[in-house]
Amino acid sequence: MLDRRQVLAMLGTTALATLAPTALFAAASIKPDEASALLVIDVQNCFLPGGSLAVKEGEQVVPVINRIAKAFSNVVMTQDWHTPGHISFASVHSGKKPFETIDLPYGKQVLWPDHCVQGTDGAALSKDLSIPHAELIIRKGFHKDVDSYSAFLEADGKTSTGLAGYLRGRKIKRVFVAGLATDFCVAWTALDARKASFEVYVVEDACRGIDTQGSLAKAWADMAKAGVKRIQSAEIAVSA
Ligand code: VGL
Ligand code: ZN
Repeated sequence: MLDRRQVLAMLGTTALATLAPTALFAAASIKPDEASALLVIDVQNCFLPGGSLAVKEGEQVVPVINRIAKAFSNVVMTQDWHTPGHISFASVHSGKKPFETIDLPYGKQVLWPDHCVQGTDGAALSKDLSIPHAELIIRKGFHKDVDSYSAFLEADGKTSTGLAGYLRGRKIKRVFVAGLATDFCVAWTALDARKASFEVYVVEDACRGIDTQGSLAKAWADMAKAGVKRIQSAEIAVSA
């Protein structure tokens, strides 16, 4: 006869055996392969504390990105790279303030404080990024009259940055997007990556948003509708 203690012990073992595999392995179940690339979007001084367009908690993405980058053999970084007097700057539109919008030939444009001017310290990548194996830095937004949130296509919707061609040339099929800001450059990059037929993951805790006029909720809704997968950094397998 089994006594009560033995029965409980057996149940405990069974319960553990049932739960353990999920608990141990489901957490880090995504393994980036040779056909995967991490896109690190705009982790630049202007978007970090003290910067001219600082994103709340923006600095918190850096250690997360440094950690997951180790799981990728392909890492591409981007830099927002504007001319002085860029059309996206509120300062060049008289009577306009940052975060207001205007209509431009290519559509609605949010106006920003001056930021990420070519060659300035604000446009430099964070010195705390530690991804020596990053293989490409793509600069965007360098045409004075056109903005470019997306790392793939400028805001006119037709001028290519060349990134899709690069990734296809390297036989990349899957992109993981991280960085700043979730609701602008990260989201537009993820959406254009879907349009270019890549499988797309956005690593939520490796991003932070600006969130102006409902932009963050809209970005997540648009991304979900486009088939972008929303994941957490803990789901990516990173070996020690
Ligand atoms: C960005 C606003 C203006 C971004 C760039 O990196 O998300 N946002 N320029
Ligand atoms: Zn910009």
